[in-house]
Amino acid sequence: MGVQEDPTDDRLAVTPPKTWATGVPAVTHALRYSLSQTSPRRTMLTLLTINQVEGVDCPGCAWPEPEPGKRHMNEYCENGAKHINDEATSRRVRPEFFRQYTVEELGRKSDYWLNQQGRLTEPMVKRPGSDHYAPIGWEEALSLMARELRELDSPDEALFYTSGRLGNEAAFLLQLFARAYGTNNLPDCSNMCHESSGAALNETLGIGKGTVSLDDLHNADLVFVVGQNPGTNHPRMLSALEKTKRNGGSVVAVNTLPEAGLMRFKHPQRPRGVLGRGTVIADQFLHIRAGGDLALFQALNLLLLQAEDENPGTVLDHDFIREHSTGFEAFAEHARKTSWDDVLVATGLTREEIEQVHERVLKARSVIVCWAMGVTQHKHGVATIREMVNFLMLRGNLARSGAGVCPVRGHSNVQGDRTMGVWERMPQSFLDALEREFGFTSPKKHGYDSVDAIRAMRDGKAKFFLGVAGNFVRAAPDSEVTEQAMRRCRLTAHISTKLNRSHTVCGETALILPTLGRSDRDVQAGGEQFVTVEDSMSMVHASRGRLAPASDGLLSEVAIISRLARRTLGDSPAIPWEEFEADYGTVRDRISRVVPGFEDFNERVSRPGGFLLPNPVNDLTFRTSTGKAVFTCNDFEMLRPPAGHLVLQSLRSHDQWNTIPYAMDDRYRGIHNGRRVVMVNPEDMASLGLADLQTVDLVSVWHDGTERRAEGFRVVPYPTSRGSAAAYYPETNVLVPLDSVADISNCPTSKGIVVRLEPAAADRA
Ligand SMILES: Nc1nc2c(c(=O)[nH]1)N[C@H]1C(S)=C(S)[C@@H](COP(=O)(O)OP(=O)(O)OC[C@H]3O[C@@H](n4cnc5c(=O)[nH]c(N)nc54)[C@H](O)[C@@H]3O)O[C@H]1N2
Ligand SMILES: Nc1nc2c(c(=O)[nH]1)N[C@H]1C(S)=C(S)[C@@H](COP(=O)(O)OP(=O)(O)OC[C@H]3O[C@@H](n4cnc5c(=O)[nH]c(N)nc54)[C@H](O)[C@@H]3O)O[C@H]1N2
Ligand code: SF4
Ligand SMILES: [Mo]
Repeated sequence: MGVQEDPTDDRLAVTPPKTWATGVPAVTHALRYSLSQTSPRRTMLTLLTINQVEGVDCPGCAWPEPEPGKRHMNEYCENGAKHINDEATSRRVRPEFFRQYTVEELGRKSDYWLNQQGRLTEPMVKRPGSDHYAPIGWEEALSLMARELRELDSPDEALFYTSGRLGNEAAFLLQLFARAYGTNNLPDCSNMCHESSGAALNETLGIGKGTVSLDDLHNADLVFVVGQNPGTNHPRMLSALEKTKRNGGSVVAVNTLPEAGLMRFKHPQRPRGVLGRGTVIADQFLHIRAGGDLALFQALNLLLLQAEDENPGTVLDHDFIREHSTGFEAFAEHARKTSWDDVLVATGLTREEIEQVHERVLKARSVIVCWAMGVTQHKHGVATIREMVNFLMLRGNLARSGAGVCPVRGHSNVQGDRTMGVWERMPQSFLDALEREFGFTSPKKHGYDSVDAIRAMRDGKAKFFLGVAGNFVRAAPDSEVTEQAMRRCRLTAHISTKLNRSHTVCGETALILPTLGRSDRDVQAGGEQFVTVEDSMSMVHASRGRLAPASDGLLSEVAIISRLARRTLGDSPAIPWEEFEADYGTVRDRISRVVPGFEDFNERVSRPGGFLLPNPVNDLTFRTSTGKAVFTCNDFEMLRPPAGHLVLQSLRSHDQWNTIPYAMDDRYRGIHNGRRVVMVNPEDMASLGLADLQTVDLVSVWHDGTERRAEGFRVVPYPTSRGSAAAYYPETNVLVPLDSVADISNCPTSKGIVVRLEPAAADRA
């Protein structure tokens, strides 16, 4: 792709991975990054209000806050501090900047460099034939987009991508606009993230969300953390797990890597945490092979059925199974066929290890399973989650204290955006409510998800792309195909806070629409506004920015969407866009009438800490076709790379937010000054004839015989499980074939890329 690498890459240094997370170094690192971005005053202002009752919701992950009154003065983690100060940066990208660089030149800059230029300040346009972005007024920019939208042959030629940074109000308006315009094409980052969780949970439990609260986690007897790296990606989850441990619970971690945060945690806000040895997090660590989790849970389920055979009536929760579930008999028959030979090959674990976990399960009165991308981004991710649900249901680990499912969400409001209707396949009941409230006929045909959106652009079926709050080009798989697809559009536009690579991959006409961030004060005609978000445990609460906006030229996301909608659809009393823009409370009034669980939204969200959305599963209500929870039969599957190949996972370093690296380091994993590295088990290195720090190309192979190449990665010996390797996202997205997706959910298989490591050309010579 010819992206320029960061100069630090050739100073790569590797030290042993850390065996514990957070503590004093973390705080120092956060402050260092924050102060490199902005003034001490702005840093303190953001840090004092982050995650506080009257403050701003951390724009990082979706981990929930404790109840008001139980919050620490510093209710944030190292990475939260970095995320918010990356946004609060004092650096600015002004029109001069775009005069200085052509779009092509910007396209060769790294993700890191682009982000470091600072906050966007004014709307910019790249017109057909030009190779520069130039300033454009808001009116003209939005009219230009509206004209393009009106001229499309069909509304389905337009795509509206969002990422979970967007607040509820803007998300609701975006989906309203898309549907009033005539399309369900609402691809989002969730399609590449927890889509497998939604698919599995909707099918088995009737709702695609987690069922547990923070208190459940604190009080669980046993918590599984599967395919998740909380030390980096959900750091405050470690405080919760520390509580679980102090309350006598235990933790089983399942991962292809011995992640620092899973091993030991030192609480940064407690003297004991700073000085002591910290808390051991995982009582048992399962160093599983890539994609082995389905087999693991199948084995655990077999052991539970056999234990029940040996001591009838003592192991399974027969009441739950009889009263509240369907499909048990078929499931049990299928599960009894599980082969230990298969399980041991797929997991790389010993039978003793799995039996030890089984013993823990038998002793635990309440069990929670948490998971993230190490599960969802695999070909059989949906089957794995269904099997985890089987596992919990066998012992009735649902709808009681300390038990349940816990998909740990990524973006701070990714769950809320879905609740607001940002989904290409919202249920009919939602569309009906929307139609009733606003008096238009919503399209019924499902829209494109993220992968199908790329196919549609590639095939000339979609011509207009609006991206809100994300970096689609870098987040999506098969980077070269995605870039070519975007370039075929008539118009690409992005509502963004900061510069990223998506702005450099342009349709015939391209627009950058700069917007307020979470931390910015938002004043509209109706006075100062706040927005609302929903966390991973379904708490809905307000978020208020306090900083002076990055520039006078910014509009809020709500304002941009409302104005675009008005220009495209015209004024209509049924959808008062102007009123929505002036006062977000009026949007919340509409939400309260359309979205179940949001009755009296404005009143309830004004309470400190907000309110909890009901999860019917916790009342033993299952909105499945039978009204019961569903046991499923999942065929055994494992990843089978050909000889000489490894399964590569593309993951996050400690110093990045999704597609944006903040630094070239990955502190806990001991990797410094370089991101083009591939972590390989030393025994695999020996059998593949690879030397420490040797430079290789990563070549992914796909069924249709095509190959994809990412050049110049240094081999780092690392305790990955045998047969699996790891490298960073988004540098490796070029390797994920567009068609390599999870069954049912269509989620790209970012954790299951079959690769061979080829000595780089210079080394071969
Ligand atoms: N600092 C920071 N925080 C973030 C983000 C960020 O980029 N930076 N991103 C946010 C977002 S959007 C998301 S979705 C979450 C992601 O949170 P995570 O899911 O924790 O993110 P990844 O880095 O993708 O890590 C996946 C984990 O799964 C493990 N894994 C990989 N394959 C397998 C497997 O086959 N089996 C098992 N058992 N484990 C496996 C990896 O070793 C790794 O520990 O984080 C959110 N929080
Ligand atoms: N290979 C591989 N690919 C993956 C993954 C993986 O693990 N491996 N993970 C997937 C996952 S889990 C996810 S969630 C996606 C993430 O994909 P995205 O959510 O699309 O990507 P981000 O990097 O979070 O987007 C960063 C950009 O968001 C904009 N932004 C930040 N804050 C705001 C705001 O408040 N408002 C607006 N309007 N814009 C803002 C900034 O301009 C910034 O450049 O990537 C997916 N892709
Ligand atoms: S755990 Fe997540 S939400 Fe909480 S402060 Fe850290 S990044 Fe922000
Ligand atoms: Mo995500």
